Amino acid sequence: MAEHSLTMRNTVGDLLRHPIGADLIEKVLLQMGASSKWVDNALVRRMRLSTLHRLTRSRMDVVPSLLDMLNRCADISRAPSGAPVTKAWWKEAVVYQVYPRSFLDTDGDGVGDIPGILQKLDYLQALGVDALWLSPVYDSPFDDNGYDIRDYERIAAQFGTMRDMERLIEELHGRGMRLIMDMVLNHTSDEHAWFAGAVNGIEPYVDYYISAPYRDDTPPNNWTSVFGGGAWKHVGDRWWLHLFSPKQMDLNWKNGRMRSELYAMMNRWLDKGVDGFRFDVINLISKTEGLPDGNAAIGAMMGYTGAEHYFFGPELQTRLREMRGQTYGPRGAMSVGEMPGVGKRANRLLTAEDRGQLDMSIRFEHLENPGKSRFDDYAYNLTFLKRQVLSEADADNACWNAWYWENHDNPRMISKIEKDASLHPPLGKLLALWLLTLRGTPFIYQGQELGMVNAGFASISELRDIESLRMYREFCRSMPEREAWSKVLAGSRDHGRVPMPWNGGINHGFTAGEPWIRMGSGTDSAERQEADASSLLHFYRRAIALRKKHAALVYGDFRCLRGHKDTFVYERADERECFVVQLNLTRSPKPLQRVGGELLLGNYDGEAARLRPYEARLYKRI
Ligand code: TEU
Repeated sequence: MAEHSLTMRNTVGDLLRHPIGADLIEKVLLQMGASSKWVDNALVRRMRLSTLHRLTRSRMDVVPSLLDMLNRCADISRAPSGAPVTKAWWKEAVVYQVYPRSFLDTDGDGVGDIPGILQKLDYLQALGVDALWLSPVYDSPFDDNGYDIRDYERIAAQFGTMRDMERLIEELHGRGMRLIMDMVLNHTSDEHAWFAGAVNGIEPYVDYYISAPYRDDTPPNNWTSVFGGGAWKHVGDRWWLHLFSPKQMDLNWKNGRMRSELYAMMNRWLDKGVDGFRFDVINLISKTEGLPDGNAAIGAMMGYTGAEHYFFGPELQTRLREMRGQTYGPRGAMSVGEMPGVGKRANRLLTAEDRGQLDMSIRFEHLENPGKSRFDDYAYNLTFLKRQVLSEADADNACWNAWYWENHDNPRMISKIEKDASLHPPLGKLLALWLLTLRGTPFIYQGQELGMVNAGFASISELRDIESLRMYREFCRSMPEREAWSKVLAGSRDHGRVPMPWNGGINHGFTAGEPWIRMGSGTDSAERQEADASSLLHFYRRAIALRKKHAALVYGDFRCLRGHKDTFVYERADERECFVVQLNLTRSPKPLQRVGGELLLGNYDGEAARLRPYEARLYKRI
């Protein structure tokens, strides 16, 4: 857009007026652990970009790449909405993510399955969740646990049959619950029939993927894979792009025929009755024309090179609109897009109601403390999470957040925050109460309601995740093995992927066979917690029930009240009711606010003069 075109003659202030520019600056400052006040300074704002370039070039040569990136962004003007919040089932829902592989195995092959999910629907209904998001169950060679789809319209044999899937939809609907399918549309498995066609030069499939002719061993550009190593694979007479594993080939979203095939496939799933989609890395589908090299400094900061050419690509918004219009939009199904790298302002462009793209997004900024990455072994400080929640709180009414603390790509939150196991029970409850009293749809990851902690893996041979294994190899090239192991152990996605502990039996009731990955440690089973009214499981049920009962906890305004910096005190209120949440974000006692009202839920017995370690309270104002 011409009015946003930036040159070296523009100023830092102009950069900050560009939504994506402002997001990126915020991200860089966070990454450097620097205060955002830095850019509030009038002198800095007036500085020409050419001067900024001169000052930073030797250490971090990013300004020209940044300008190019921003000038490629289209459709970035957005008038503030201010419209009242519209109601929707997915705003009122509590979503529960099932990782089918690790949920419940009914046939003894050591891998969870759809009949296992069917067996636990009573459990899920009693918990009070409204919708299940199922990680991929499609036919797959399982290079990346199903995020490498071989056939979008077959169920993997290890998970069951299409009939099981149809039964799951029926049973859920019979209980007034809904099903959200995981759609991986940025890439397919290299074993997908389309890719077989493509490498054999069969039309129309060659153009279904992103490729370039093979001339010599120099790949078409310097992009690297998110999972480590190069992002190009040589097969036949061409190079093929894979932003993730070498078995996950990036689809070419510029090809209209390919897109129509994807949309038709999604419509067949909607015909089966699915109620929504979670779109895997959906913001990566559009890449810069010509696939230019990535900036080395940005690559070093991100851990992989090329991201500025695809995290908010030129055709992203057009494609999202088209997909919505041709698939789930007219049917009223919901959409939540997983969007790594997307910041607050870009998110508004992608999820505002009047822009006709996505309903909600799964973002990443709150997952790690400033300057830290998932592979750093550190204690996560919850005051940062408060900051993130506050920074989202002014999102306008036409954008609806999705909130989550855990998923299948992350270590367990309790372990990230606190090493002392005696503090885990109150901490698990604090995280529950916090998640379930925010404005935005809460996503609970399986096992979170049981307070599952990191798995305590003893060596690399116990890990299964392709990312962990590849990153370990990569780290070992530049550091001693011990150090590489401690990084992988800190960040491994396998912590979240060990099986559910159902009871005190063999393999905690997960499987009668050999589990595909070892069981977790420190396990407090669902059966035991069921029998204990003070357990985390019961606490989740109570918190969910309260959210359902009181519309103010869903749609009500959010207002932060003054309090100690290590506490978080906020109000949720509509015209009928007002609630106050009070959280101690640390392991040491903190001042209690006198808020008045009735205590509806708390994670300690009785009252005390101060907030105890990780104490959490929900009051209803009278
Ligand atoms: O994840 C995308 C993603 O960017 C990350 O969450 C990823 O797990 C990792 O942190 C990158 O360092 C999605 C899926 O959730 C993940 O399981 C898949 O492996 C990935 O896409 C590829 O499909």
